[in-house]
Order: sequence, then C-alpha cells, then structure tokens
Amino acid sequence: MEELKSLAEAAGYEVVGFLEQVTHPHSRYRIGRGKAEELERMVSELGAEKIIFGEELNVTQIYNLAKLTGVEVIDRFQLILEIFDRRASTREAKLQIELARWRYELAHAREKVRLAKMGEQPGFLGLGKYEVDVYYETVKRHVHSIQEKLRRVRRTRELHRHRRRELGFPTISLAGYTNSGKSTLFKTLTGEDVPIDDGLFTTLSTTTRVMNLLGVPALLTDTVGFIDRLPITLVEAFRSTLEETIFADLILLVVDISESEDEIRRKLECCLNTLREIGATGMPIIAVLNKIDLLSDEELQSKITRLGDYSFDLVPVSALHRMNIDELKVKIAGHILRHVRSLAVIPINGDSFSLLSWIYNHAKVLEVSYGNSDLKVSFYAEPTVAEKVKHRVEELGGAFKYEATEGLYPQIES
Ligand SMILES: Nc1nc2c(ncn2[C@@H]2O[C@H](COP(=O)(O)OP(=O)(O)OP(=O)(O)O)[C@@H](O)[C@H]2O)c(=O)[nH]1
Ligand SMILES: [Mg+2]
Repeated sequence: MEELKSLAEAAGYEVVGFLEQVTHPHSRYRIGRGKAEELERMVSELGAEKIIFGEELNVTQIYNLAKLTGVEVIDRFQLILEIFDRRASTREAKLQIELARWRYELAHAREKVRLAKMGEQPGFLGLGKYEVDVYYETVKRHVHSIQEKLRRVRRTRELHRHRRRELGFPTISLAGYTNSGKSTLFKTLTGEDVPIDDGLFTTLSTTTRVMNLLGVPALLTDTVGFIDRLPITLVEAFRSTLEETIFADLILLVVDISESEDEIRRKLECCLNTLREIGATGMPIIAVLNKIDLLSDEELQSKITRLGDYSFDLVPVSALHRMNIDELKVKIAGHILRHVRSLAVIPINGDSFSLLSWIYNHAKVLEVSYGNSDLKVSFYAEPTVAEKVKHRVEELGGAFKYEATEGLYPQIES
C-alpha cells in the first residue's frame, strides 16, 4: 500500500483513501461484490476522481468498476505507465513507453472491441470478425513501426558503447530499486548533475560519464530503477535500457539501508531477480548500502551483520553526505583495476624507513627522491595496498595522492 501510494504521488495524484481486501480474485470486479459497493460509497463520500488498483485488472473488470462507481479506474500497470510518461525526456524513453502502451493495447484489443461494441449497443455481444481483425492489425502495425524507430535509436547507442569499449575504459553500472539513491551516487562519483528527486522513477534513461577511480578514468552508468512486479510489457519495452547493465565490468547495487530489514530484503530480492531476468548474471556485484546518515552506528552494524548471508561485498555509504565514498572507490578499484599509481610524501622520522621498506615489499616502486625533511615515493600497487599506504602516510603526517595512470590496465608484475 505504501509503495502504491508513492507511485500514485509520483504520477501526480493526491491520495484521499485506502481500501484493502485479501481475497482470491473475483471475475466481475476483481474484489468481491460487497467490497465493490463499499468502494462506490467511499468514492462518493470522499469525492474521489479516480480509483487505482494495486493488482492488474482485465478490461472487463475496469469497465465494470467504472460503471459501478462512476469514476475512472486504472491499475498498477497503467499507473506506472503514467509516471514513465510524465517523466520520459529522451526519445528512446518516449518510444519505449509508446511501445509498452501499444503492446498493452494489443493484449487487450479483442476485449476492448467487444466492450466498445457493448457500450454502443447494449446487450449486443457478437461482433463481426472483420472489425476485430482490422483493429487488431492497426494496433500491430503501430507496434512494428515503433519497434523500427527504436531499433534505429538503439543502433546509435550501441555504436557509442562500442566506441567506449574500444577506448578500453573499465565500465561500472549503477543498479537498484527505484529511489535508493543511484543518481545521487552518480552525481557524487562523477560530479555530473542528473535529476534527483524523492519520488519513484526519476531516472528513465541512461547516462554514462567518466569518473576518476584512484587516478584511472572509469565509466559510470546511471539508469532506470527496478520495482517489484514491474509489468512484463514495461520490462520488455525498457529491456535495452536495463540491458546497459549487462555490459559493465562491475555492478554497484544501491540499497536504501535506512528502511526496515523486511523492505531491504524484499527490494534486494527484486533487484537480484531483475538482474537475472535481463541476463546480468555472473558479474561482480558490490552492494552499496546507502543513506547511512539516517541510521545510528548500532543500527547500521546490526543491519550489516544480518545481511551477512549475501555473498557480495557490502559497502555502507551516504551518497548525499559523501560519507565513506573513498572506501567505496577502493572497493570498486579492487574489482576492476589490478594496479593504481600513487605518490606518497613521507616526512623523514623514525618510522618513515620501515614504511618505505614495506612499500618496497608490497608494491612496484617507480621512483624515490629525498628532500630535506621528507621523501617522495611513487609506486604501482594493488588498490588495497595503496589504500594501506595512504592511511599510514596520513598517520605520519605526510601526503598521499593517486596519480593518473597512463595505459589503463598497466601490466606490472608485483
Ligand atoms: N538521507 C539521505 N538521502 C539520500 C541519500 N542518497 C539519496 N538520497 C535521497 O533519496 C532520494 C532518491 O534519490 P535518487 O538519487 O533520485 O534515487 P534513484 O535511485 O536515482 O531513484 P530513481 O531514479 O527514481 O529510480 C532523493 O530524495 C535523495 O536526496 C543519502 O545518502 N542520504
Ligand atoms: Mg535516478
């Protein structure tokens, strides 16, 4: 119900009442007759202008409910479609929605023609086969023509993807439930302004930008979020947008950790299923536990412990408040980069030489130079080793930075 309410609000509705029934579906109204009459009374008492069902309705049920209550009735599928429609800004997203709408039309065409005919001539149930076929063919032609337009748009996108591949940049995809904070994390990691909003389905298209990963350029992609029971027509229409995820070297699965454990698990399972469905299996995943600023340390720790049954890395962050972002970068680098180049400036004192010899033992040292009060060492190392050096150097009061690496995957023997 909460999610349905959020969906309704994202579509621009003001929710004035709720009605719930746990029952097996009835054919006439989807809900039982008594409940349907209660709904009718509610509508007139509250002055509601529309009814939104959380379950999918067939055309006949929509018709019967509208007739009984006197207001328009839509189901969850149509609601999600309305949101997508409001928010779609790119040509591809618009075409995808159009495709979903016509596919829906196609699935319900026969039923619709029958009902339209009934409205015109009450009691008349038979329908000329010819009229149905004409209507059906028209809808089918629309579907084909949109599919053709989409194919052209997608070819351009594929070309871009190939070009990026040729450049050899490692690629990372954001994935996760809608509203988990993917775009906020995208903005934090790339510095790029993208639409962010506390409503569902703010992002409907795909954006790819360069991020600096410990001195190495990597490509990060933000895309449409997942939701439970995303209608199959929409999944199909948005498949290519979602599929962008398949071509990544790593998936950052963003999780809103501030929610209840039940919600976290429900949404995580939905994300994992969707990933499986679009064929993104066998790729490394880091679960980014976002919005830790909303939790106490104890709450966070106990949640992390309880999520320990998942096999992927869990990295707590706050994308909005830039908490733990460097640790996340190191974890990402650990998955997709073998070595990073770093420069450490270590003040000369009793501890500096043991640190230098540790670096010699764990990394490939490129150059060491000595100043009056400090020594500079430039080296290649695995991301986790570089991070350890960074901590130690900072403890010793020195300075550390990741340097741009020429050649993206330096072939260095450790
Ligand atoms: N408190 C807090 N809020 C956050 C954090 N990250 C994101 N948010 C908020 O969560 C809401 C959703 O953020 P988005 O980045 O738009 O989420 P998204 O996953 O891209 O959502 P869709 O594109 O709609 O699927 C916004 O109101 C953000 O300000 C965080 O670390 N802490
Ligand atoms: Mg977004």
